[in-house]
Amino acid sequence: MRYLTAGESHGKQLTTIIEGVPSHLPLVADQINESLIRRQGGHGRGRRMQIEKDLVEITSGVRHGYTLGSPISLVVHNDDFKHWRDIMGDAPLADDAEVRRTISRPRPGHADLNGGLKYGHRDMRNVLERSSARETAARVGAGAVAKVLLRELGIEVAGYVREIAGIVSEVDETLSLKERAAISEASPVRTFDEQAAGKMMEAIDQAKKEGDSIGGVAEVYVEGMPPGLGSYVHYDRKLDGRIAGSVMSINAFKGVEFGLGFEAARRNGSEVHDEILWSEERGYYRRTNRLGGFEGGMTTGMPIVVKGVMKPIPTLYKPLQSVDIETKEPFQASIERSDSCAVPAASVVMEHIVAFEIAKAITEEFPSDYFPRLKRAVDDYRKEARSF
Ligand code: EPS
Repeated sequence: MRYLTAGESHGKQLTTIIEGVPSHLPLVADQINESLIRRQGGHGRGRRMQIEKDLVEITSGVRHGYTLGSPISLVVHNDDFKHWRDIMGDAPLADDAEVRRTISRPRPGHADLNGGLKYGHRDMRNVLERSSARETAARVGAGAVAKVLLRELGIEVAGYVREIAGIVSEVDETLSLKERAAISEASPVRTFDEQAAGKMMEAIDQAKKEGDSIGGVAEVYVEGMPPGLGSYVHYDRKLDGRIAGSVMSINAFKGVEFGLGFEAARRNGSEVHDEILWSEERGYYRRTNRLGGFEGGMTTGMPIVVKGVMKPIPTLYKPLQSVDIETKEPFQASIERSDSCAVPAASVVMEHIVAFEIAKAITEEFPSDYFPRLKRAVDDYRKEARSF
């Protein structure tokens, strides 16, 4: 499975094309819409999310509620385009027309300056429009399809918030995925600890008042994984490596941890590795899950636990110093509409990004263009793994 996205933040639409989804998988638009709506929420989102009501149109690859095996294309229309038609239209401008909303003062921390230089865009709006996190709506669309496939195989994925602006929300490690999903879904900052949630919201409101932004840590939890997905034989087949790469590709993400993550550097081996046990009912399992579901680049069958660090969004109402690329004079960076905190939304994005990588690994391990055949292969493999 692979996918491409296209679309500018204030352009006409976002487009996703997903290739390699097997046929006969039940799929309806509302399953994707549910994910898109979740991505729009969270305390700290800006005004754009009030303008948009992200809804998908499935334009190929699905007929009568089932996938056909052909490429699936998804379209999400940008409602805001009606205000940007003249600025973002594709037709050449009339000779006497002025280009509006140009950007010549790059925002520190954003793609503006490097992207402008690389692509020769002296109007850095051309960079902003594509580098905007609006694109994550298109990626969530692909992940939503992946989640449907995984659910049919008994694999569930949930994303939630662990930390915002240094305020940590503790999670009871014995909580099941269902419980994690239900509690975080009911929280305006998608987290568990209500006291921490209150403090997070205060910090977000304060940042907003000050024209600033704040970041945090999202976590994704995956239950129902068969063991042995990924591989130890070659670096680019290690599934934890692939997941880490895709998490790092989310806008504003700066780091990834599995299980104990960086804490493993501070402990002895006996306090890091997970002892192996076996029972008739569960087959092989680990006494603990400190490695977050991976050994040797392969799944252990224990839940995958992966964290991603999001920096504060670099689009600030209280802009930092920058340089005007026309005059080379120091100026404050351009002010654009923004979110004061998008970590809750980013936890939904990360959930879908991880889901896609896992679905991709499954369809590589059990290749079939016909979903019922793929499911049979996964079921057989699970049986084999239990009695190995
Ligand atoms: C976003 C849409 C964007 C921003 C935000 C995320 O829309 P607009 O620029 O029209 O407000 O709200 O992205 C950023 C702030 C950024 O710096 O990338 C969305 O759909 O999630």
